[in-house]
Formats: sequence, structure tokens, C-alpha cells
Amino acid sequence: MNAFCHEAFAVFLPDDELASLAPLGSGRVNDTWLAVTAAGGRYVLQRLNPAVFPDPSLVQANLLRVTEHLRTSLPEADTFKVFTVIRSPTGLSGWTDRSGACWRLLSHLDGCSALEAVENTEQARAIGAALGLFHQLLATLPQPPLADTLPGFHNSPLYLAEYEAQQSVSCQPEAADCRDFIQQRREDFFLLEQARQRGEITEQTVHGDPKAGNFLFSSDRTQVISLIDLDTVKPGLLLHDLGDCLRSCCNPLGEEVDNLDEVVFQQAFFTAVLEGYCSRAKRLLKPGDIRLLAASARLISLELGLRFYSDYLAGSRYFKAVCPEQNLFRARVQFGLVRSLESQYTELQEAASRAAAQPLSGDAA
Ligand code: GN1
Ligand code: MG
Repeated sequence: MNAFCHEAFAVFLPDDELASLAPLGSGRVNDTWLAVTAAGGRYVLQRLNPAVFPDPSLVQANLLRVTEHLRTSLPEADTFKVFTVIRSPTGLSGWTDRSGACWRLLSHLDGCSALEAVENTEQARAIGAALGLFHQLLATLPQPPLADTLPGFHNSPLYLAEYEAQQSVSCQPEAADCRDFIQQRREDFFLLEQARQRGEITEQTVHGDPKAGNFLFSSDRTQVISLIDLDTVKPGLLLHDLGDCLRSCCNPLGEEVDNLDEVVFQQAFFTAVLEGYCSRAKRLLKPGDIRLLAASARLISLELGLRFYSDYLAGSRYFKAVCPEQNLFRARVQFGLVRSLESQYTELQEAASRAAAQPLSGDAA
């Protein structure tokens, strides 16, 4: 429990009595609690990680614009829900504690829950369709573009450069397997940035972190009700989101696997995510995006593996860790996923082309 929890809650809802506070979710960056009031109201209390988000006021401003836009542009019949940012009686949407960390209170979406990992192709398809809907709605976000809350996020060449600069001064011993794995794939880190510079792939507002655990499911675990964790919603590439969603959804054992030999990139989930996505948002994709779908899943796994490994070397200053080696293990899981994906690469590319060739839902067959 953080010393400022109660004070932060009282800033937003001074007249409500807090009955309980319990940690919520498994975020690696921010701290999150479920706050329940004596009257039975349920809220999400969050402390933004000051070491990750340099300017929380930008995060909050984006969050207000995005939630408002999603709410007003959702088709009426849609079951998708958007949480609300709770303002204090004086109109504050964020509060800074005396240590400099920013807090906020959000409405809790009752009756839904996050999956640890995708369990079946129906869930994978539902996630793909929800991401497609999210991208479609964000494509009409009015100008100006959202602020860049996290400069360099998903800039793979930059992560590589930072890793290479830090290698010789790290505070943890190097792991030869990770070092060699990265070195052998060094050129691949430039793939999306180069395609972006050539204008071949779609740039628009994206989620930034659409991992499986950020999609909230209905209690029967079949329908996606919401996509949460909007701190990294900002200008980016559709392939950043598709790559991240695929690397997470196609890893049925999750990011904290004990036995590395069991890590597998699940082809059936890859196909299902893309079928769901294309049924909703295929019109957003350029031929260059479709060509790089499998490659982006590979690159974002590689990038996340490198981010975990770099953070292990730096002493786990970014991703929360229970022991010094946890980020090293997480890196190895991502690299295992890359290896499994590479062994099926041709089939995955064919599956991506087939999914993108299907008619849009609502279009005549
Ligand atoms: C972080 O905080 P969380 O768990 O939502 C990270 C993502 C990673 C993810 C891996 C701002 O997300 O980029 O993919 O961990 N978020 C940030 O679990 O760095
Ligand atoms: Mg996140």
C-alpha cells in the first residue's frame, strides 16, 4: 500500500468513505488499486510511475480527449464500454503527491475482467475485432494530434542504440544467450522505422500497449467489453499495435513462463486475431502493413525482449520486478516466442494474407 492512497482518493471523492483498497491487475509500470466505498461504489485508483512518464499532465490531457472521443463516436448498438475519468470537486483530473507522483481516479467497469492470457481462438478473434474498432474510432480523432507521452516508445532502433551504449556499464552480469540473440538479429530492429520512412505503412493514433491483459472480457469470457490502459495512446503505427497485440495474444502461456521450452507462438491465435481485426478495420491497412504483419509481431517481441533485458542489466529501474533476474527471465520468454515464430514464418505470412483477403463484415460476399 502506498502512503498517499487515502489522501489521493479523498482529493477526488472527499465526501465518500473508503471501505477497502486492494491491488488490481498486474501492470508492470503503474500502481493500481480497486477502491470500494462504504456505499458500494467501485473505482480504480492509479499512481502513474514518475520514472516512466516524464510529464503526467500530457498523459491526463490525452486520456480526457481519448475517452471523450471514444464515448461520443461509438456506434449506439455496440457493447464496447469506456471508463470515465473522475474529476475532483474543483475540477482536477490528476493530483500530484508530495513525492511528485501523479494520481487519478477512474470509474470501474463492473462485471468484466482481464484474461491472464488468451485461452481459445474465439477470444483471439474478439480481441482482434475490438482492436479494429478501437483503431477505426481513433482514426477520426479531431486535430491536433495527441501529445507524445513517452518519446521513443516503440522506436526499436533507439532501444537498440541505448542497449549498446549501456552494455559496458551495466550493473548486472551479461547473459551470453540474450546478448548473442540480439546481436544475430541486429539489422531487424530497423524494419518498421525504415518502412515508415518510405511511407509504406499506416501512421495514426494507436493504443501503444494492446496486450491481451488490457482487453476486458464479459463474465462468460467470450466478449470484449473494453480496452483499458490508455496512457500510451498517441501517434504511432498500426503495426506497433498489431505487432504488440499478436505477440501477446499468440503466447498462450503468458509473459512469465517457468519452463522456457514450452514457449510457443500459437498460429491459430495469430489467424484469429487478424480475422477479427480485418473484419472490422481492414480498410485502414495499406499493402505494406499487410506484408509486414508477421514481421511486426516478430519485431515487437524482439523489442520487448530487448527492453526487458536492458532493464535487467540496468537493475530493473523501469519494469517492476520481484527479484533481480525477473526481467532476464521475461526477456528469455520473448526471445523464445521470436524463435517459435521464426520456425513458422512462411505459414504465418500466408495466414496473414488470407485473413486480409476476407470480405469486411457487412460487405457483400
Ligand atoms: C508495460 O504497465 P503495463 O504492464 O501495462 C509496458 C508495455 C509492455 C508491457 C509488457 C508504458 O505495460 O510496453 O509491452 O509492460 N508499458 C510501458 O507486459 O512501458
Ligand atoms: Mg500499459
